[in-house]
Amino acid sequence: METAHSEAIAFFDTHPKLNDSKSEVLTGLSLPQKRIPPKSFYDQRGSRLFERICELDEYYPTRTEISILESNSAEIAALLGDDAVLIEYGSGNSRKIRILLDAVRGHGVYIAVDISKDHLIRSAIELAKAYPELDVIAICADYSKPFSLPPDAALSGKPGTAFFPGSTIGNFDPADALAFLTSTAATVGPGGSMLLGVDLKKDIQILNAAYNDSQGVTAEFNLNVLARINRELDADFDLSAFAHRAFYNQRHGRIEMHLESLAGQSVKIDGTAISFGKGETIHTENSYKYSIDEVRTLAARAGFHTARIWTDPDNLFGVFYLRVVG
Ligand code: AVI
Repeated sequence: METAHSEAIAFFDTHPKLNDSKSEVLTGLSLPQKRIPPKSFYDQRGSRLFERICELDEYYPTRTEISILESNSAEIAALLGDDAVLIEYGSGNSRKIRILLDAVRGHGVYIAVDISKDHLIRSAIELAKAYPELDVIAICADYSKPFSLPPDAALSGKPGTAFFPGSTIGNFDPADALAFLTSTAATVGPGGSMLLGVDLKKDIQILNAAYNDSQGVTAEFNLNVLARINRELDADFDLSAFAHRAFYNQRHGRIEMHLESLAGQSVKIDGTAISFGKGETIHTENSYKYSIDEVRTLAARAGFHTARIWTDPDNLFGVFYLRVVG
């Protein structure tokens, strides 16, 4: 564990092991159903495209979750209590955590956990400046794998509340979602809790439109992964020879995103040839949608009791307040 302190924040680096992305991509592309892991989306351009997705008319999750948090901030603050210890997984856009911090009047402790070190430190420092009464701790770690809080950041007997908004839980396969929630229950400990944002099951047309927006931003976001592989892994994907496909898979309860090869073709990645048949796809992302009962069941299996659920009037999105059982 490496520790560093700026004036404004405490910083801990667990040095998350970045997988060998070249071998990961090559392995994924040699499977019968070719795949590229969704974490590959988020280079600088991909992160900017994702921010644009969040502003699209068709992409309802971001604005719906924000409106749920805003409308219920007083009740949420009362549940968090005075001097709350908030642990945010993935310190994306700070808009949502600011709603909670405003509601608790900027007091307490905020622990941000993210794999992307520079972005993490930058946003933690910004928050520390905006909320001078808040203790801000940044931890560089891969939260999709179990990790323990560094001793200095340990919750010192205070129950913590994990904050995992954005329905990022939907990008985990069910077994990984269960493992993540189980390890979060262990991190926040007895008396601890979690605020979890989840995209709910709904009319298929609304879902399909959210991932096939009319401006083509989601298509750009999906195709950008090939541009990234070209640049970082010395590959020669022709982006115009692949098309964005996204559809709701009812059996699995998930949106699937794919890149479809528009012709028979061969692509080289660092000298290794990968061939594609016309119509063959690379599976790039799953985005699972849950019913309220499915979230309750998943949470219970992970050791949480669902204490409160807030939704929007159309039941598009749910924010779940989960308490560690026992
Ligand atoms: C980050 N994640 C919750 C988004 C989702 O909706 O699954 C990623 C995304 N993919 C396409 N549009 C948005």
